[in-house]
Amino acid sequence: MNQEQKHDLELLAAKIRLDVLKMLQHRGYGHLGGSLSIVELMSVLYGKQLHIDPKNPQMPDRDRVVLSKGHAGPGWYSVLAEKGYFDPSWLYTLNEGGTRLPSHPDRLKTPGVDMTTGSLGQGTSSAAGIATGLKLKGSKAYVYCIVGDGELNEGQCWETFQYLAHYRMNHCIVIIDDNKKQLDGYTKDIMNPFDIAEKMKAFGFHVETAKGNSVEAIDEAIEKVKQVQDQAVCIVLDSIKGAGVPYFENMMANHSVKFNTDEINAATDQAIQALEAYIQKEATSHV
Ligand SMILES: Cc1ncc(C[n+]2csc(CCOP(=O)(O)OP(=O)(O)O)c2C)c(N)n1
Ligand SMILES: [Mg+2]
Repeated sequence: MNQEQKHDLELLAAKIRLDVLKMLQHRGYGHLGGSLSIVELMSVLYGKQLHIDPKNPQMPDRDRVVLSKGHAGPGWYSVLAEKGYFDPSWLYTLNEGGTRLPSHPDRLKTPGVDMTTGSLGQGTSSAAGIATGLKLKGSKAYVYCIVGDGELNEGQCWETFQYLAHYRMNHCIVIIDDNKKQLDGYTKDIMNPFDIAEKMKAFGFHVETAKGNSVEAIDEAIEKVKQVQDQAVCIVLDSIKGAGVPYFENMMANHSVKFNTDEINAATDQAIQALEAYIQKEATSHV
């Protein structure tokens, strides 16, 4: 990746992060931690890797994204808005009655959303099914399946992984967001996943790892797994729940945040101002 691409992806990540903060603060609550940990991933996917056309969301040979950790919908909607799938004003209707942006993604409501998710584990099977259908049609499209580390509690994930490995489905790219926390605490305390990369290797996957906050590392990992022939592939993101906003990184209960204290709102306002200043400065700078 050259310096200009890196600059542009970091700028897009800042815009996604800003949108997440503003939409959730506007709503007054929401899944903050797990939305923020996938911001750089979303930037690399939608800013560089995906074969898509936001003006034609149903383009037959498009790459697909399945956000199996569907509660991170706000992180997805932000990048879809930035890419022009719908008007950014929709972001402020999140979870309202009649909204096209329900808190968990619904493929019948939101342009750019190819699979309905929210019941953890199920998105992995859906992604494998979509990948199988595409393969049968001779399509070269990729399916990116984004899974949470806590979501791995669901046995259904491991059934899917066995299937993908057995059929050597290298065009279904499994990305595990290893942000070390789930709903109510550290993943290692609730249901220890041990070494996720080693587990996936034992299941027959080729595994790459990448720092979740590095657009370069994520892009490199995707480029590497795209070179793998005849073997299922997985990227483990070494990420931080609440990433990019120190206050939320340090907040223990950062899964679903209520914006109901002066302290939380002041920290959010401060992060919003810092991101807006960064975006204003970087949008006009050339590398
Ligand atoms: C089948 C199912 N059980 C429980 C939930 C409630 N739930 C929503 S998010 C979550 C924790 C998920 O943790 P993780 O996958 O680590 O997500 P992240 O850290 O990325 O937010 C739980 C238990 C659910 N959505 N689906
Ligand atoms: Mg997690």
